[in-house]
Amino acid sequence: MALLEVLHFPDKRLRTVAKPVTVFDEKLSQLVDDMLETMYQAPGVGLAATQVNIHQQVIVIDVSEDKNQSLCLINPVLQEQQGTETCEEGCLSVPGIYESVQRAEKVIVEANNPQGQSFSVEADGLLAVCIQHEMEHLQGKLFIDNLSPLKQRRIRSKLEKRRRQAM
Ligand code: K1U
Ligand code: ZN
Repeated sequence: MALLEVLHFPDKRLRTVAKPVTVFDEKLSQLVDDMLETMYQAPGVGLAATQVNIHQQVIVIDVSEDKNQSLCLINPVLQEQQGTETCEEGCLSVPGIYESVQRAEKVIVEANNPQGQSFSVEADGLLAVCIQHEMEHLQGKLFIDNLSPLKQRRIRSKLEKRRRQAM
């Protein structure tokens, strides 16, 4: 297993649209293991392959308290969504920024597991929020893109100021 480097906003590679996985092999299983290790170490509750500069449709998630219920979604497709809710989100690619985003309250997503078998997941609460957040990463989108232009400008200058102070 290996820790992977997580790209940080405003890195343009985060804007890449991921391609579907077509080969379900040992290399893919290794990527999933490395992504899980990276997510747990961060720590985070989710990670999309885009964030580690791999532009394939791969997501790992674990919203359990004991960090023992990992979920891997490959080629996820949103089948149904219901209701709306607003939840505070963070992102390992936008460190230290937490903002409220409106999302669907419940989602049904179909995906493949690392062996290529198809399955369906019905989610609400943090799992539903996390699935939607990670699926946006695969489209080259960040949660801050959902905020007002004013909030986005404030976040950008906050991060720039932080970067200058770190130099
Ligand atoms: O995609 C990512 O960058 C991971 C992100 C997922 C996420 C969190 C909250 C709402 C929506 C999506 C994170 O995991 S940020 C870190 C975080 O929120 C967290 C870290 C440790 C324990 C619990 C939460
Ligand atoms: Zn994120």
